[in-house]
Amino acid sequence: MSSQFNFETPEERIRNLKNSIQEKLKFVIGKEPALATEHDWLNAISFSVRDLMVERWLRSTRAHFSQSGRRVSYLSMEFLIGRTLSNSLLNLGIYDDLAQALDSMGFNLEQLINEENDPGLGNGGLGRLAACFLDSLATLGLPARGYGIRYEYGMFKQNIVNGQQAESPDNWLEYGNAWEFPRHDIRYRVFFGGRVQTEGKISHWVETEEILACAYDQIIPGYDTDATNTLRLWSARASDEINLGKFNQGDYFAAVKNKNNSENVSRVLYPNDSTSSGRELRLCQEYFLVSATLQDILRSHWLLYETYDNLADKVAIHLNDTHPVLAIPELMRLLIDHHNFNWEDAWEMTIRIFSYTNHTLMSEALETWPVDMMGKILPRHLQIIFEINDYFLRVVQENYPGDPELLSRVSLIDESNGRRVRMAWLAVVGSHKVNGVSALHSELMVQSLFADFAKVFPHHFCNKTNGVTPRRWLGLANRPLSALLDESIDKTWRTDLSKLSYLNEMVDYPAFIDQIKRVKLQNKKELATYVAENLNVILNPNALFDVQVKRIHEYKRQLLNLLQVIARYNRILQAPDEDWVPRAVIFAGKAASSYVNAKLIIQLINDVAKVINNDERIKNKLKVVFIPNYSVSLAQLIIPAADLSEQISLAGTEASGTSNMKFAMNGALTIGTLDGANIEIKEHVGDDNIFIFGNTAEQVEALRANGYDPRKIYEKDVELNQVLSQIATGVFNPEEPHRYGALYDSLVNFGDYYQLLADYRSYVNTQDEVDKLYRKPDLWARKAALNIANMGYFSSDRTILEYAEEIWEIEPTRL
Ligand code: NBG
Repeated sequence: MSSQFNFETPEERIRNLKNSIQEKLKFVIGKEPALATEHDWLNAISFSVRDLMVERWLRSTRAHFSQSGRRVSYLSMEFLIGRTLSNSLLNLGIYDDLAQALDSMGFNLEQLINEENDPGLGNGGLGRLAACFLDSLATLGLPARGYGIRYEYGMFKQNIVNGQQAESPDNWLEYGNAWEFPRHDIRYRVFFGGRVQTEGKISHWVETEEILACAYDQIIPGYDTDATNTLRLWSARASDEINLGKFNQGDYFAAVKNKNNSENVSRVLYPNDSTSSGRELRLCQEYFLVSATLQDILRSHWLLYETYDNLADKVAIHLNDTHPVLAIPELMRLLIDHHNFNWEDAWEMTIRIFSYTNHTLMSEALETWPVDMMGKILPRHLQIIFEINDYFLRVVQENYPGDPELLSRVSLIDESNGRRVRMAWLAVVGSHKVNGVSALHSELMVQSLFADFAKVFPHHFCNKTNGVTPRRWLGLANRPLSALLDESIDKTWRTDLSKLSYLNEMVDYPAFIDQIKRVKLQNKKELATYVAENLNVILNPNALFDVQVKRIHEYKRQLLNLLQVIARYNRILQAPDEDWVPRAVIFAGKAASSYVNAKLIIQLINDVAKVINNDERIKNKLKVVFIPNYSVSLAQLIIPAADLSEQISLAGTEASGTSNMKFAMNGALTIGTLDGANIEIKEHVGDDNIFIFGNTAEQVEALRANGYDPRKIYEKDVELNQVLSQIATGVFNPEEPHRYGALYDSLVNFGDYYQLLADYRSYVNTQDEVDKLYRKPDLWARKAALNIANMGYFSSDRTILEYAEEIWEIEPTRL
């Protein structure tokens, strides 16, 4: 419990909360209780809870700025923070008090919590990681600020219509946002277009267009501490509100058109996960974030020190993937063109300030921008990028003379493919540290993508294995398990997750194992209720809940899972009276709207589900559900209910994964490949408590190099052959039998790029092992408990401490 409330008795606290909510309804919302909607009440409650955070927020912010330590700014195009009310209650320690206060007013807290729109300002793992990091930074009292974009529309809403994904806009701000503070005084001009005019050595960027960036701040409270941080999101405004000339001519619509165009910059999040969209508006968004943020950082630095000479001592800027990498030439531009630094000094400072995380090795995700496009939108930056390139290539040339191939490989400009700026290269050259997100990924990163750079800058590269915040992913998502942990350990696991290891001593007590089983069953019942109410499918809570939730992507291999489901269905049909382990196979996840195969996979899952769920011959031994509109909130419901966590990407493709951590922490066993963080999870939970199958990253490469022929496997494996033929001939969709021809071809005829068939047999055999173990509920629960006990390492607090010490060189603020 934080200091602010220590003086109140619980009764006083509850009474004060009630009074505050009633006041907010009246004076902030302006409504009578009798006329207030649920959203009005939710807003009134949110304002009351927010009030309890403001003082410590102001105090923390003051402390961060008054102590002359280094601070980090975390730049990310995505922050998938999830709902705020429940998280604030947890961090303030007033969850139960508010529940009681509301109860006495005739409301149910859980129900109101679920009314909050879940801000979908991110695609998947990358955005959610940023949110976990903010939580850890605040909880650890580290001086940090998140910077992002306040998209008016977040990730699209996914509906399933006739089995297919249908997208609709996510108007998450429709009822207002009680958590944000609009900063009418913090706005910056962001320039685009124009041309560069040179006078001697001085460059001027002229004839530009401009947009205003307006700040909206959200409090990020730490857990059980007065420390809080800020997430600052930028919203675009037109700088000339309306075109007066046109307005005076009576053409009102033309007059506001310009305004609407410029505000498009923060209108909508690009819904691509692990792929680059390469569109002009996206480039504008990236620059918009970067320009506003750097102006903000420089302004607050100047207010404190009235010099920029010490900038690199005081400022660390972290680039979450390449999306904000324009910050590097932007800082150079500001230092050189506006603050009179010479090129070399500016460059040295820039490198000391920046660090960069790479989140994927897949080539389709690597951002490159056509030189022409960048020259049109950001001519001065393009010029600076060329200068950086010249400087860097000179250094390489001096150190590795006579290797023109090397020079063209490391050049920031790709000359082979039109002319394009390689943003990942720019990030590496302009940062003092570059990290990957799991041990395997970091190793592959220096062996493949950045191999040349690892030679040139051997000390730049490091690993920071991802983590997740135990506050949201255990404390909020799994209240039954949290209560059991409080009882079995004490409450401190929330800030020191290594305490979970105490459970290693308890797994031999049958009473403890019974509790683990009880908690899981309770969570499964809750999910089953949701599925029954929303999808009209009845799941047996005693069935094995087998879950794969994540973005739909071929490399994540949801289709491999589905092949196995169909094979299982065929087996049950052949011997319906055998003693099958009942399974509920649960999928969720969005497909990028332009990703045809991913959308087909969703449709196939739904087609298969319809047939299986309605086939009485299999006597409910198998159910398949696709839960629409996956989100942080749904993850909080689904993950604690899982028995089995599917982490089955092709080895070498999933940089880390983070849901794998959330599942294991919540007592699911993993079935997975030796990919991303799965490998480290295996090391922590022990080989006997995880199901590993399939080829290693090395074997995958070898297979690719030596000529992989999926057709051979297809012809040899009878069971697999049957499954693929069923898909090809439309057994699950007789109304349009060729619907999945493209999926079938991609596997059998077009090379099976993600090697599903190569891993198929090993996967199915491992699934048989899963069934065998599930028949021994005590043994299963013991292994689940061992998973929970040994996941302490995967707290984002551990990750963030490593970043703080080894990359950012920042220390906690004293409050
Ligand atoms: C994703 C990876 C995940 C990883 C998250 C967070 C991108 C570009 N990368 O494996 O695919 O867990 O980043 O690091 O979204």
